[in-house]
Amino acid sequence: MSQRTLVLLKPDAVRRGLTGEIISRIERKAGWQITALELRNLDQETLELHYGEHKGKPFYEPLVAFMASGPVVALVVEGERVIEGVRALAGPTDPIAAAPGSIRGDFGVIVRENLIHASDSEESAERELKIFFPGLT
Ligand code: IDP
Ligand code: MG
Repeated sequence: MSQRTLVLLKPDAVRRGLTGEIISRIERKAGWQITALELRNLDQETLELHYGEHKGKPFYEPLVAFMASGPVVALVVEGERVIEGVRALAGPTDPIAAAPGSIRGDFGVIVRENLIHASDSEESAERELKIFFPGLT
């Protein structure tokens, strides 16, 4: 089943020069296509929409500040089971718990700065793609 997902390479990934490494892991998956890609700074409104489900949690304010601390790379990736697939490449939220071989497991240490966001379901993907790439059909 072909799907579309939103991926954000977070400001830590950009600052550390890891965007090429992470994008190449996505590109190596057979048949997946990057159909949009942009380096951009995220404003408060975008971040509040994107992370609305976490509003009120203790990590919310520092998360939003971190996500606004430098540019991110926003991508649209399309392909077979890409929503589940990019989440698998990323690994679980806590990079110390994430297996070596996953993006978070290979490069992350602290939970907030875990390098990558990827939509977690078809509903999230649809919602998030509208926020970041409203011109997409
Ligand atoms: P996910 O990115 O793996 O889907 P979510 O639970 O949706 O994880 O959390 C969104 C983001 O918020 C995480 O990727 C991470 O950057 C940050 N975050 C989540 N839980 C914590 C926490 O307990 N402490 C600090 N940051 C957190
Ligand atoms: Mg999430």
